Amino acid sequence: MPLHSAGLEVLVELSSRECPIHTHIVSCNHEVAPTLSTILKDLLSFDNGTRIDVVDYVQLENTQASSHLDIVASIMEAPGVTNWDDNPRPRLLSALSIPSKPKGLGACSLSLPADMLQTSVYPVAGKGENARPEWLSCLSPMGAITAPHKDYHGSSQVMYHISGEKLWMLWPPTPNNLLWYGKRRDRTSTTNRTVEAIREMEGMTVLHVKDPIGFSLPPYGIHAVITFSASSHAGIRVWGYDWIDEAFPAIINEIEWAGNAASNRIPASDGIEILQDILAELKNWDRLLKEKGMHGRADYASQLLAEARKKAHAKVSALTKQVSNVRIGNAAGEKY
Ligand SMILES: O=C(O)CCC(=O)C(=O)O
Ligand SMILES: [Fe+2]
Repeated sequence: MPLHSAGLEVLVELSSRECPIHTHIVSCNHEVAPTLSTILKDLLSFDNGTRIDVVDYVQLENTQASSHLDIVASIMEAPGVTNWDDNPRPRLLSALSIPSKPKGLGACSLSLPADMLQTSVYPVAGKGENARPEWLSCLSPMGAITAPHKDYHGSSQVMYHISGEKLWMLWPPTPNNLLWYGKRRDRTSTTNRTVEAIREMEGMTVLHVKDPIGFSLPPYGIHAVITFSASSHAGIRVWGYDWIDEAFPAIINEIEWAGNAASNRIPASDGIEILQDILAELKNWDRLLKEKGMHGRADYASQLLAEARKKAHAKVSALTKQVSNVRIGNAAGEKY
């Protein structure tokens, strides 16, 4: 199995070095302990028309085509597959962002620690009395290997491991690590990127999870994951004052990266799209200032937010001009 050898390479690489344990452990409370069946309930309560991000680790592509039952079947079948080159190719499907439903994970009342709640905001599902943290969960089959990546544009995340056995590898968003990531991002690679990340990035920590545990990832925290047995976990985005020193330099870094599309070998239109996503996510910091504005760092956060917004808008205008110049150039070319 190709994934087997890729996983083995990662484990051999890890075994050759010191791997400090990830220390950002977060105590999440719940009224009812979430289980694998809680997450299956969430997955199966959606009709097939609902878009849930699904990745096939054999074909290494995002696939929206599979039904929710295909995911369950793949999770059940994965341990028994002997030939991953068979025709048709077996699939190894993970569901990456399953929204919690009131009768599924919502009923567990999984919450963030009180001190974090005082200084941060997070997405909320439902209204009034039914309002609850909007956790998204993830179901992965045995053998899934998620390459190093970052999620979103500047929120930190709290993860809560629910079931199964996994190894998380985590890298802090240092300038060197962001540079490494920016160079490799969005490019398909035939090399083992997790091994490269272990060798080339700085400050890696690891977390081997088997029992339920909560932990946090900083904004732009880069992470890779190996799943040893069918697993489930939930995650939630968090915007808080404790994270602004890490979040804003990395947001500016990504704005520069997307804004300098040509030198980073991405199409200008993709650069604009990424900048628009960043601008949309910046609104969550407005929410923080509005809902928790009495904090001692509110003015500072507001200043960082204004600077990031200004820079993103300037880059969008510059890239938009580039795109329209190319269009005018092409039109002229067609004419003559
Ligand atoms: O569990 C995995 O394979 C990937 C999980 C992940 O990257 C996430 O939840 O953000
Ligand atoms: Fe992720």
